[in-house]
Amino acid sequence: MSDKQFYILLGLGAFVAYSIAIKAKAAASSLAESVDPTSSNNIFYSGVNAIGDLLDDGQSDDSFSLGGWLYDITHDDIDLGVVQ
Ligand SMILES: [Ca+2]
Repeated sequence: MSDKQFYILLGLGAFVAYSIAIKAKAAASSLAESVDPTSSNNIFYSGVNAIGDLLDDGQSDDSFSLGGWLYDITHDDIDLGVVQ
């Protein structure tokens, strides 16, 4: 192998390693977001939304969100039998 070939391979290897590092970082960031309880993209939140969406009217039409539901139950004047 000539010096030139060696440096080409070295550069190629560095580029591949760099690409893998970028992809790994993006995947880790996406995974972190999917389990972040404060993110609306987390697995739990989107899972609850998908289930609530189907349960509220039987259709998958994004009609339900956990945030909206929490707002409703905490802001509606629902009579819970509690004297206020
Ligand atoms: Ca729905």
